[in-house]
Amino acid sequence: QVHIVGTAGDTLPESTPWFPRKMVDLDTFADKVLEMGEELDADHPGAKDPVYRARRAEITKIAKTYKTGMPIPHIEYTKEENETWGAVFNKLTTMFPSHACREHQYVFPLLVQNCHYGPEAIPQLDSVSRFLKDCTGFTLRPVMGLLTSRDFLNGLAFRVFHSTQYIRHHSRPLYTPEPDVCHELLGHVPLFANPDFADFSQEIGLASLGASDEDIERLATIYWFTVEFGICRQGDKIRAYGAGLLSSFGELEYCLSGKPELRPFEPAKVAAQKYPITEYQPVYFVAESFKDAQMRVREFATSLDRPFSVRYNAYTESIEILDSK
Ligand code: HBI
Ligand code: FE
Repeated sequence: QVHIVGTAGDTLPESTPWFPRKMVDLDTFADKVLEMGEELDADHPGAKDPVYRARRAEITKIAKTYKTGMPIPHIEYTKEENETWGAVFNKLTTMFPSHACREHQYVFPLLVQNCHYGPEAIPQLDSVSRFLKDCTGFTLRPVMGLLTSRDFLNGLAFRVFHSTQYIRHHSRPLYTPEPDVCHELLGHVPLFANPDFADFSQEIGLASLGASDEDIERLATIYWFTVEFGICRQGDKIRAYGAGLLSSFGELEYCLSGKPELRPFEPAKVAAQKYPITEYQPVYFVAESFKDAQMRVREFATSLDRPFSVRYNAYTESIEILDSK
């Protein structure tokens, strides 16, 4: 028997971690970024460049003050920033025809047509967000840097993807130790325009709402091996769909080279897999399709330790609690 708990949330066990119930609740995430967000790590290529740091602060101010429903403010990118983007764009687009999954390849020309994707200038998040909304209902929210896994995954439950708006340091165009606008726009965005991938991503997000810290860790690991470093079978070929791969020239080549170990995508096993964050992955998991992966994650989510389930009401942009007994 299933009944929907009212908005007060008072029947949730007291130990349930806070989670966003309405889209506007995402406004509370803006300030909570991890180390590399506001203050750059010492080994970051831009750490000792005061001009770069000032520029980052200028751009992240938008994310700090952004509120649900606002258009995302445009940024007048500098010539240097656009050139960095152009270097990344030109390098990666040579690889996409042979290495990117068919969903990525299908959407890319639409982004060129609709959102001014090209080597000349960094596309504006607002235009991209409106395009995604038309495709799958996903929207972008500007973010200052890395969010906690919990906050970041919770956003996906609302079909919201938190996106950085700044670009990597110009001294190393093909390297970044953190997400930047190249990673978001070339890696993530094309996939969020695909309905099955959108459903898959939201499924991880829904499972994360009110989850225990241990379960958040498991879901973050699943996110890592799919949305960031996932590969999939397409006919008799293996192709990349993870944004961490699609935005890294070196690893995109490596992951399909036959060198790393490939295993089937089984969420319970994936969730327990350790992974390095600064080197190429020693193991990748192969999804049969986004639909199949979504069903497996849904099944996995029922094994998590949470005494209620949730669903997203797209009309009210809010989470309904299903108290199933
Ligand atoms: N925060 N802004 C931002 N972007 C990400 O891609 C991101 C994040 N926080 C955590 C995270 N990714 C993942 O590595 C998982 O922990 C969910
Ligand atoms: Fe990412």
